Amino acid sequence: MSKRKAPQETLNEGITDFLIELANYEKNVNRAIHKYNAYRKAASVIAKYPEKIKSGAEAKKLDGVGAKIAEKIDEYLATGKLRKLEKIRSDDTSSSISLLTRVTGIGSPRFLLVPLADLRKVEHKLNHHQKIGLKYFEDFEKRIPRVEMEKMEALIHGELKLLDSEYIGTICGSYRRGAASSGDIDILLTHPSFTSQSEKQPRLLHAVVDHLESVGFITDTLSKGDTKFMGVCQLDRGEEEEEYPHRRIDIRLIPKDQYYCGVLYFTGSDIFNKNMRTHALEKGFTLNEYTIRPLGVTGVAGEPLLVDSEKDIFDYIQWKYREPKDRSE
Ligand code: DCT
Ligand code: MG
Repeated sequence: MSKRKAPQETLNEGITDFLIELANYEKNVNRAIHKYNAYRKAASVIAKYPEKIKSGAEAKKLDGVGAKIAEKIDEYLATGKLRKLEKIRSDDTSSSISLLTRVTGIGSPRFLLVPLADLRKVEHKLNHHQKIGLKYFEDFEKRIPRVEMEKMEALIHGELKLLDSEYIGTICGSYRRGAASSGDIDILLTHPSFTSQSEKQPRLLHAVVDHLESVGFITDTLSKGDTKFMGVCQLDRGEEEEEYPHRRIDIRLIPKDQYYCGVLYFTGSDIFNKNMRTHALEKGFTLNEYTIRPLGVTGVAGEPLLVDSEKDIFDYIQWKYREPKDRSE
């Protein structure tokens, strides 16, 4: 194999930077995913190019760089900037939206960098996730007190039992670790009839979601796939004086044989998970949210090990079992 000169990262950094900024703008503000992909592709091919680009024409010879991007490269090389980007950066609407999308992920904005009122003005430009995030913005900011988590847990377990007594559901996250309050509800769901060897069974998830909707607990859907539901729920206030806030809820359907690796992972904390994975590696295992697998001498992972409880996972890596409440790190 011949040695090729490795492209220097900084060679065309000015160009790749502006292409990525344009890509993010197209994705977050205009939701133009094709344009996003086109800019990303051009940025990637230019990043690998081993010479300093001197003109748009030179760049245009690369696969993925078209006439319009070549023109922008010429403008950038001649003036050191791009009018299109300057305009985008000075436009309040687009910067609010890109800030919102950057900081919220999906509708649970923890760190809002622009005033809410500004975002409400551009609501029509937001996607469904963002609209829900905005609608319940104040609610999603509030932590969920443990007593409320307990009520939701009782309700969920009760409804699961009504649907099919074989369902197994666990509320993971900080609640399972015993936290006094939680940021959201993370439910892991499984059923003995669903394993990683069996067919997909989206009905197992959808039946639960539909049912929790029909009893008025789930109020909104952010996304609903075959194995993962993301949405919003609210407890009925019953005799209480005030309404409960709306809460973020995720429900994941997991094959039974992967359930305890999932429960372990989604119980966290994230720091504990990192430490446990490191320890697993030291003992020659690779651990993730689905499986634990032994690592061969060459570092290749073998077949998933049988797991029927969280304790099994601790045992494999010769670690003393830790109760969820002792898993903050
Ligand atoms: N997790 C992880 N690594 C991450 C994010 C999450 O291992 N980067 C795992 C551990 C916790 C679990 O997923 C649920 O995530 P969160 O709901 O974000 O955390 P939490 O501990 O439940 O905290 P909160 O009370 O804020 O919901
Ligand atoms: Mg959580």
